[in-house]
Formats: sequence, C-alpha cells, structure tokens
Amino acid sequence: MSVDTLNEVHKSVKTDLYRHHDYYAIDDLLTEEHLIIRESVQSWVKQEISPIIEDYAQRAEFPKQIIKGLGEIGAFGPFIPEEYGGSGLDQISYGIIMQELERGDSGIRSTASVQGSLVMFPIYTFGSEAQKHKYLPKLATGEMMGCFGLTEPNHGSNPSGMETYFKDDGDHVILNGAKMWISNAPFADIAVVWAKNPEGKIQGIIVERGMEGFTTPTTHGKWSLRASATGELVFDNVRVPKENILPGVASLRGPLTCLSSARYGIAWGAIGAAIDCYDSALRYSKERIQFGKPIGGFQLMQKKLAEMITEITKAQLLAWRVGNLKEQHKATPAQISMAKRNNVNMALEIAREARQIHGGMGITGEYPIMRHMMNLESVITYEGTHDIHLLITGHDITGLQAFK
Ligand code: TGC
Ligand code: FAD
Repeated sequence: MSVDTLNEVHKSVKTDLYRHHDYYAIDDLLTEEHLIIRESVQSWVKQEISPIIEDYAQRAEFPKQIIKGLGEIGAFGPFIPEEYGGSGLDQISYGIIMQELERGDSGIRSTASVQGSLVMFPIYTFGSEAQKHKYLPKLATGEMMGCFGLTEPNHGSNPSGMETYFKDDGDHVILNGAKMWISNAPFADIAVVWAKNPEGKIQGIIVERGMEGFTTPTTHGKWSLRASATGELVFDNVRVPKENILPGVASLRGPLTCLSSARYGIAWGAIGAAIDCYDSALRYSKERIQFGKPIGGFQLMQKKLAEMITEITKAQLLAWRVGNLKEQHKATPAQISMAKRNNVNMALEIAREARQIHGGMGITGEYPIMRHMMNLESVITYEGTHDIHLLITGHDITGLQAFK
C-alpha cells in the first residue's frame, strides 16, 4: 500500500473529537475575529493534521504537503502587514493560531513559528525595502520556506560566543561556520543566519539554497518533534551578495528580538498541546471502567483533572495578558520569558499526568499524549531552556545577572 493510500485510510478512521475548554470564560475577552480565526484554524487542524500526524511522527517525516494549506490559513507571519503579503493581524490572533496548530502537533507549530517569527519577522524588522518585497510575499504563502540559524555546536544558551563569521569580498561576503539544531533546515529555500561581521558584531544574512558551499544535513534519531524536520547549516566559503545582509541591526539584540516574538507564540502554542492532553484524558476518564465505575469517578483521577484545568486556565490568562501588553508594545522580554517558561512546563506536566490517566493506552499512538509529551521536551529546551528563562526572570527582579 502506498503512503498516500495509507494516509487516506487513516484519514477515514481517525476522528478528532477535541473541543475547546474555557473554564473562566476567557472567550469573553476575545473579539469576534479572534473566535472566527480559532474556529477556522481548529477545523483545518482537524481535517488536515489530526488524521495524518501520528503516521508522520512515527516515520519521523515532515508532511510537506501541508505547507500550502498553512499559507492559505494565514499561519505564516499573520502579524506582517498586508502590503508584504501578511494578514496584518494582531498579536492575540497570532497566539491563537499557534495554539491551534500546536493542539495538532508542536512540530507543525514549529514550522509556522520559524517561518513567521524567525524568518519573516527579522526580514520585516531589520531588512531593506528590497529584501522585504523580494522575500516576504513568497514566505507568506509558503511558496518559499525559511529557517533561522542561531545555535551552533559550541554555543546554544550563549549565542554571543558564536563562531560563524563573514569577511569582506568586494560586493560579496565570504561566510564560514556551522549551525546546529535548525528547524526546517532540510527543506528550507532560505536561511536567516546570524554571524559575526568583520568588526565582530552579530548580523543577519540571508543565505539561499543552491549557493556554493552551503549544505543542510538532516539530523536523525530524534525522539521528539519527529514530524518536524531538523538539520544543520554548514557554510564552507559561501559567497553571499552584500545585498543579502539585513541592514537594520548589528548586535545580539537582532536575533533575541526575533526570539521574543517566537517565544510569545510558544506561550500560546503550549496551551494547545496541554488542552489536547486534558481533553483526551477527560474523555477517557469518563469512558474507561475499572472496579465497576468510570475511572473519572475516583478521587485521585479528579485531583489530576482538576489540577490540569486549573493550570490551563492560569496559562490562558498569562498568554492573553502578555498578548495584550505585546499589542501595546509594552511586553518586556522578561515577561515573555515568564509566559514561555510557565506555559511549556505546565503543558509538559499535564502531558505526563494525562499519560497516567490513559494507563497502558497512553503510550500508544491511538492517543496523542505520548507524542505531545515527547514533543514538549524539545519545546522546553528550544527558544531558551527552562532554566535560562528562570535566570532571565531572576535577572529582571534582582538586577543581578547569574548567567556568567
Ligand atoms: P544580553 O547582554 O542580555 O543582550 C544582548 C542585547 O540583546 C538585548 N536583548 C533582547 N532584545 C530583545 N528580546 C530579548 N529577548 C532580548 N534579550 C536581550 C539586550 O537588551 C542587549 O541589547 P543591546 O542593544 O544592549 O546590545 O545578552 P547575553 O549574551 O548576556 O545573553 C543573555 C541570554 C542568555 C538571556 C540570551 O543569550 C538567551 O536568551 N539565550 C538563549 C538562547 C536561545 O534562546 N536560543 C534559541 C535559538 S532559536 C530556536 O531555538 C528556535 S526553535 C524554533 C522552533 O522550532 O519553534
Ligand atoms: P546548552 O546551552 O549546552 O545547555 C545545556 C544545559 O545547561 C541546559 O539545561 C541549560 O539550561 C544549562 N545551562 C546553560 N547555561 C547555563 C547557565 N548560565 N546557568 C545555568 N544553566 C545553564 N536553534 C536555532 O538557532 N534555530 C532553530 O530552528 C532551532 N530549532 C531547534 C529544534 C529542536 C528540535 C531543538 C532540540 C533545538 C533547536 N534549536 C534551534 C536549538 C535550541 O535553541 C538549543 O538547543 C537551546 O537554546 C539550548 O542550547 P543547547 O542545546 O546547546 O544546550
């Protein structure tokens, strides 16, 4: 049986029974447009992601055919103005889209986060007018895909130590170095790469697939984010035109500003993974009979479920509030760190508890729990680890830096 036929079979038998949970009537804080966006992305995920995602995750393959659909639903850079191909949506809308995509799978949300916050956002914020017109409209539709190269083999949490550099060569620069753990790298058409310029300052440069000396080896053997493609970026004397350098920033502030946008989206995204686990666990607890009654009727099960919805509700409020602050350009990087750290950790703990509620069934692909749980191990590490975000809060409240 071909892979396509197998997908069709799974599409027909797997039904996504998810429904949104809103214990504190947070929907009252949203606009009509927000609710319509949530409804439409949710039904797209039910139709296009839920039926196939388990197979792709099991095979450790990214479902490339969904790229067009992601573009059509406006998942790539929804906050980018319409004149550059975006939808000009607000920050809460962006968060809602990330939440619904991650409800399907963190790897799918990753693809959209990288494209929107880490490729389109830096080109929009730090790029020249020519770069914006050349790349943004194609990135918005998915006709062109991008990746973001910051992390290196020897520099993860501490990107300021990066070794990748470029030197001057007339109207070109020569780029050397390597990036590691790069989402979308194996299939990306362009990479926004952060490298040191001849003055030792960090600048963004757009490297295009096909440039001589540029390769993107795939990273194999992941137990997490298996439906997302991860790879390396290797630069061996790559000649890049100077017009590909992002002119608007020459400091670590450049990539970190992009991370603030992506981390914000993840604060919402993690809620999606958590609610999916809760939704599945709640349903299972009412259906599964042991000792003559539904397991949801036992106090220990109710403790788990009640704590889950409490934590989800707190996370929803945190995401909504930081979204509002962001919309008013008032959200600080440290506030975003707190939301990313809290919400991802919350989702991971809920996934672990949901796994217990499903008993043995919880380890199978019949339920989304184990996939979410394993995905979240990456989410709690990338875009700044759990501990790095704690140190960012520590620095912010004490004024004392504990990184170095
Ligand atoms: P530090 O001296 O604190 O800052 C350097 C400059 O940057 C500014 N800044 C920020 N600006 C905007 N947003 C933020 N979040 C910012 N954080 C800092 C800062 O004001 C300063 O500006 P200026 O103008 O004075 O130069 O830098 P540091 O070297 O001490 O580092 C601080 C630290 C450790 C917090 C930072 O390096 C860090 O966040 N490390 C974690 C690295 C990280 O998150 N890597 C993520 C890689 S990308 C990724 O994981 C994508 S996964 C995508 C997916 O699949 O979804
Ligand atoms: P390290 O920095 O080596 O950290 C190891 C441990 O030490 C962690 O627990 C950390 O918290 C701790 N630690 C480090 N410094 C301190 C300190 N000062 N005090 C206390 N503890 C500390 N990067 C990109 O640039 N682009 C991408 O698209 C991308 N996608 C990714 C996709 C996946 C699936 C994964 C797993 C990673 C991805 N990353 C990407 C990289 C990711 O951002 C890094 O893995 C992350 O920043 C941590 O870096 P590291 O793995 O080198 O860990």
